Amino acid sequence: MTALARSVLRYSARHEAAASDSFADHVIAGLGDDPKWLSAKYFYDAAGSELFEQITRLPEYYPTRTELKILRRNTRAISACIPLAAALVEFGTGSTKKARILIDAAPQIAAYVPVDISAEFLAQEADAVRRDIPSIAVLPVVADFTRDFDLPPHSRARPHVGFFPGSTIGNFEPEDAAEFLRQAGRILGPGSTMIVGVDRIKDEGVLNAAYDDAAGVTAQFNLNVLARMNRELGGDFDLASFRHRAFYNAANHRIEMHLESLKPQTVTVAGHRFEFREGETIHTENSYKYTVESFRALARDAGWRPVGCWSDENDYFAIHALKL
Ligand code: AVI
Repeated sequence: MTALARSVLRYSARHEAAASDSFADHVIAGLGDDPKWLSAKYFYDAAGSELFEQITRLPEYYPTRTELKILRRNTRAISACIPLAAALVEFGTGSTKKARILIDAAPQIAAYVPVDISAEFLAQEADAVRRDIPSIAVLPVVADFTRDFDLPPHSRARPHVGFFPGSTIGNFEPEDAAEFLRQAGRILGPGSTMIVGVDRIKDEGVLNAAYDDAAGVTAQFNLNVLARMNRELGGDFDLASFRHRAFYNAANHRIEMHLESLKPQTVTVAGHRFEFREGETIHTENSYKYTVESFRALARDAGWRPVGCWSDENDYFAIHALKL
């Protein structure tokens, strides 16, 4: 399972307000709207999480491998932003792979605080880190990282370093991304540091290929939300009557993913009937891209001071360091 599978990502404040936390209510609100929408958080059931893992290994999907490369190549400089005896607080811990690179590179990290909504997953990951790195205190927190939560008492006296890799911040609407950073600042406290992975604006061909791969894995990932509604909400979506669409919307600096109806049709799900016109879409995800400067401006607006930025030779991805 990925971090997103267990975290509650808001699609936008408007959509959050329109739908409650139940999948059925969400589907009724989203498919009843014009244009139709669904929150990206519903991609991540067991099948969707497995498909996302496959996406991260696709030749076209550069973000995961590029971020790992940037982390590995810049361990010394990134480590220099981390104060002595710090607690590393990871927001929405999926794989601990990236945090382990930081912990290995920065022996001054004294505690690791992974934050995740799934207690069982978190306990397993925390045990594995304790076993592999016995020198640090591992203090897991079961919480939805998009909402307010308390840090564990044992980490409170330490300087805090927030860690939010993967460009998950790109799946927030920009105003929600700023609100997330503001809230992270309140949780981590004055003088804290934040290390954030952010996908950069680049050639549209590269972006479009990353979200519409030749093997069709991203298409399966997108269409899986229809299969999920069939499984969990008694839906009768015919997956062959919809197609995956992903494109870069340059005006809004984001990849949009949609599911397009290939014909006029009526679908029943969650006890409601929804009409689709031919060509009508369900908007399923936004993945915002930032320039180094546009992300810095967003961070500043949220009260953070940019203090470092590392990228790759293609300028595809950036790791930002921010101070409060
Ligand atoms: C999880 N998140 C950062 C991914 C992204 O790139 O926006 C989700 C994704 N959607 C399609 N491919 C990957």
